[in-house]
Amino acid sequence: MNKNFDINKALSAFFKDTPSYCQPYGNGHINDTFLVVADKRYIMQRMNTDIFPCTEKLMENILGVTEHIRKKTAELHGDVSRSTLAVCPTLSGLPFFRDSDGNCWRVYEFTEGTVSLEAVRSKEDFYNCAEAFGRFQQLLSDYPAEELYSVIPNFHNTPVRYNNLINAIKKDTYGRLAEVSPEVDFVKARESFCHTLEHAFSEGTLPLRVTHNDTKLNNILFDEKSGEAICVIDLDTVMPGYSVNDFGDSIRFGANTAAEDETDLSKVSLDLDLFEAYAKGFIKGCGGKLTEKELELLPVGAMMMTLECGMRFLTDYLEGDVYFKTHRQCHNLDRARAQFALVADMERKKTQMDNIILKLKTEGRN
Ligand code: ADP
Ligand code: GN1
Ligand code: MG
Repeated sequence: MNKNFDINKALSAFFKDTPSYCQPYGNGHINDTFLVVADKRYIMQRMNTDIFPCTEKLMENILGVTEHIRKKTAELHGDVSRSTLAVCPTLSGLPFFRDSDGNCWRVYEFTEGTVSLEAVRSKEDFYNCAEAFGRFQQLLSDYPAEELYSVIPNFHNTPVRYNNLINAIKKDTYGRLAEVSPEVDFVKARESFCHTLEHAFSEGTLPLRVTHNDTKLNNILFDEKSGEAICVIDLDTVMPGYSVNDFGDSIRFGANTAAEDETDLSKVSLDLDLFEAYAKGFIKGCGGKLTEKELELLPVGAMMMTLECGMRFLTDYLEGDVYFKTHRQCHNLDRARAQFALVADMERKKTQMDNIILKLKTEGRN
């Protein structure tokens, strides 16, 4: 992304009077996020146009989805004001601002009285987060999927991600391959597993739904008093996808006993209690809409998203750290190693994950 930007130019496109405060905010890996204080608080983002080149289409998706969620929430008598992101237009009424250097900016209302979390504080938090992501999927179950522009084609197509890694390995542009051969072997030994969900889809047993596709814990806002998960944010990747991947990406990030970039791999493992809490909340949030096959594949979704994310981090490491923001040397490699350690632990605990899902299914029937 263009390194040069003039934030004052962007501010003056959205605010008549110069805001009193504007500083970097949050821990996202993709966009540049700022907290702005003007008449009230706002979130301003410099969107990552390398990753999302079709800014108009991206913002159309977000406007469509947020409008739909607000409407459905009102029908269900929920709190519409904090139910979803609220896009603030530019002074000339546009959903985003493109500056003369090609940077694209958008502003959201700051969702007051909320916090986002970088790690799970309690089982209840994680249960609430699951219910919110499940509910999100349910609210969008009647959204016209054909109206959604595919902002990143094949975003969670794991075989495609596998091939991208193989191409990066072949090129080895930065001469980093020699130090990652155990990781490359780890992925290659799981090539056939990568096809599991695509195979189920092509057989017609796994439905395509409107999904969030980036269900990390810090993409949920919790009410700071009640702890309730009230707003699903980071809607850039809302596209047709598999429910089990939305489930899986949350498990990858939130049910890991260590951070996503932990370097002491002995700390990395799957917390089965958190897995169970999330599964319970997600199934409830989806409102009984998940099919038998989807329920059965939830543990596979967890393994798939963790393996895929590890492959994406490793690919980015080999390609010179051009996609994910990094904050130290070898950051993407550390992240990839932590993901693979988590996959290995999930494989050891696969039967236990399956049994938890079976138990929840039986409880749900009684
Ligand atoms: P990225 O795509 O880079 O992850 P996000 O849209 O997730 O960017 O925003 C980064 C962080 O900013 C979030 O994790 C959250 O802490 C905060 N944030 C984003 N939108 C809002 C909002 N409307 N209200 C309050 N905090 C927000
Ligand atoms: C990115 O934007 P953020 O930080 O919520 C990425 C996800 C990865 C995640 C890994 C658009 O999510 O796909 O799972 O990093 N988002 C995009 O932490 O690529
Ligand atoms: Mg985010």
